[in-house]
Amino acid sequence: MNPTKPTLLVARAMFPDALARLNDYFELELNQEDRIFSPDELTERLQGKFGMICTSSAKINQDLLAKLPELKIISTIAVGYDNFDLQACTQHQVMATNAPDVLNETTADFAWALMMATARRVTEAEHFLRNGEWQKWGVDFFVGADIHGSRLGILGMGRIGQAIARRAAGFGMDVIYHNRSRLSAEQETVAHHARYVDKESLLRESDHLILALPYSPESHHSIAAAELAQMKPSATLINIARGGIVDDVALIAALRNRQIAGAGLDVFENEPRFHPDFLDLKNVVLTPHIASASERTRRAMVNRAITNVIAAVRGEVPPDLLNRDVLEM
Ligand code: 8YV
Repeated sequence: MNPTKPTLLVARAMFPDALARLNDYFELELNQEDRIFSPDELTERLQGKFGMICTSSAKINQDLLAKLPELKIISTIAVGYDNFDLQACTQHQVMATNAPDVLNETTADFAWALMMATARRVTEAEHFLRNGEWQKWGVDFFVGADIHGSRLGILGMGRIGQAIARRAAGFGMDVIYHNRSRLSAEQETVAHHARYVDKESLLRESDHLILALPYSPESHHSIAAAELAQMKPSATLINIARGGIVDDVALIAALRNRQIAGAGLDVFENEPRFHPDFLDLKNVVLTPHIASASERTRRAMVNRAITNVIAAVRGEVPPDLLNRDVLEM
């Protein structure tokens, strides 16, 4: 063991061959069994560490950071960083980094997969077949909603929202969106053929509504009972963003009462202990937070997190630094 190298905690199991790049710079502490550390265990394991590579399951807050005076960087492999208290990071002089861009296209692909599976009732039909219930074919057998020629609504028009919108041209869809800030006229018309509307119009007019906004206290329950009540009864709702953006209890009621036709959900409140009533509903497609899960993209996310910690240990500014004000401390 080279005592001069700083130590780095890799808090979850991830591609060992990719992690090899870290060996030139760090002594590594790995989590081969891929356990989720409790806050106490995480605090203990981070004692004396230069940094950590983690996922969205690590909650980084004031309490934790106050006990870790030597920590310099926390680097998540995710683009979403709602698990980081950035102010607390800056206050404790800890750099925080995420992994943007590399997952845009893969996540957009998956939003489409969920939208198509939900609108055309793919998993419901498969369960029917697997359960041995297929006795005869019928004219109204699993009829669903069309994707082509319909109106796609996107709430949250960041990089992933834009990648979702781009795909709509091939399906002749009319794209509307709502976002905190409007895209430039050129982005709207040339790149995405998307029309900016207020949130109420988005809810009322979308045939398929995809959520692609980051989670924050402001976006908590952006889609709750009042919003669901404004949607078309034939509409589908797709969430590839974060649990907590949707009020899951309200959504379950809306799906049960056929207030909307269906939902495709990759994210839930209190993951992985999602609301059990979802399992009783046929008009929902459920996946366990896998929108970015292509082999190539997951590797790219890990590599991006590695690049950030290597920059930090070399005394450079990590390319994906989130709290730039930490540099002034
Ligand atoms: C991650 C994600 O797989 O990047 C994000 O924000 O939600 C997913 O792509 C997951 O959060 C990794 O921790």
